[in-house]
Amino acid sequence: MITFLTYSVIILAIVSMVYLARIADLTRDLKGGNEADVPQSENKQSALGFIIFMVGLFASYIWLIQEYMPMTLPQAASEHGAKIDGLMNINLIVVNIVFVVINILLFVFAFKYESSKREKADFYPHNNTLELIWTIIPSIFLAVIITWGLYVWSGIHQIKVDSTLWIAGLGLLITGAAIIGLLKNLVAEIRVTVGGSLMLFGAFFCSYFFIAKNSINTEVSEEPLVIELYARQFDWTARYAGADQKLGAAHVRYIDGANTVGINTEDKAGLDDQIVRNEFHIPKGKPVRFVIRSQDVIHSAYMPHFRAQVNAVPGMPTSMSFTPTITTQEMRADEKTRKKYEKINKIREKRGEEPIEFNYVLLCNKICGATHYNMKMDIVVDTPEDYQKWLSEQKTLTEVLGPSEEAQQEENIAQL
Ligand SMILES: [Cu+2]
Repeated sequence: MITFLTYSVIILAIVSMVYLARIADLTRDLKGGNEADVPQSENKQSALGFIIFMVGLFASYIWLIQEYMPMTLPQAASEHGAKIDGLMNINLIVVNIVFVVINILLFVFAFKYESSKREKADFYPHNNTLELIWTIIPSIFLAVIITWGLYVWSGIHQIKVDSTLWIAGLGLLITGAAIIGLLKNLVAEIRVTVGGSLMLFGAFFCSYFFIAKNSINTEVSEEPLVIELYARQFDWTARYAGADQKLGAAHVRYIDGANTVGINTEDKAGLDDQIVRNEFHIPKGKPVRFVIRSQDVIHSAYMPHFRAQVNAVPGMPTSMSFTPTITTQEMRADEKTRKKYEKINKIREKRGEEPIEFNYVLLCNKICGATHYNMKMDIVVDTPEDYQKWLSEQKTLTEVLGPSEEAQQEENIAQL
């Protein structure tokens, strides 16, 4: 009720201010005044209004930061996550500095240079130095951010770099230079625009090639653990590769009863696969490679705490890898997480709901249908010992389905 009243008061205040301004305009019209003849006192009020607005804007900006920053994700729980956070932080710092400086200049200038009858505005249409400065500085910032982003991205995805990129880049650089330097009979503007653009693209391809090639960690210390995440409307299923560390072949047409992810039972590699629902475990400090499939529509495997996300596309397995660095227990003990959950549980208590604990989650981040919001699976990061213990308790496909008819017959013959 109080919230409703507060909003009503704010809306009424805005409406009355609009009407007051309208009345002032009408009064001026009735007196036969010119619309451009604004009294000095009104100019002073408007100028002061800008400063009041600026103070209000920054006050709400600071309030929003301190109110909602504690709600953001805790520290990254994967090796590459720290790099993504570093990139995100530098972007936020630059954006915030620009936001503060630009807004201070905007409002302070509007206040300082209020309209006055004594002064006449200067007509100042062009300044090359100024244009160069406001083009070059943002370009340098953008180039640094994009290059850094490419470096992090190619390091995470372990992409194979095609050397044709390097050749294409060199080709574009040479063609651009030739257009600028040799084709003197072309109009100067065309030479600079076309040649300059080609050189820019060439420089981009070449630097991308170098960045991608040098950021890849070619020394893979150990074979990653392979886990399949199977998406369908509206839940997730995880599949572990079993003792042979090889996921058996699977297709939607093999889905039958307990074989919920469609493993081909003819493929021996699939018989020891373990199908897990509700929650899945991963070991701390071991690289994990996820193979992601979808049964129906496009979903998106999103694990925010590990700063990882990739689409789940029907008919086209996708993959991503990361190394978890913090166990579930360690994250629950983290100061920021503890405070956040204390806050959540206070709200739940008021509503008469049971308290909850922190859990890593796998979510669907693609609006895939009516109960998309419910498409969630908990992730538990264990110590390697606890993980092995948990894994040994999971049933293999053969244990779930029972022995095949063939195997049953073989056993019967053996018994005879
Ligand atoms: Cu989905």
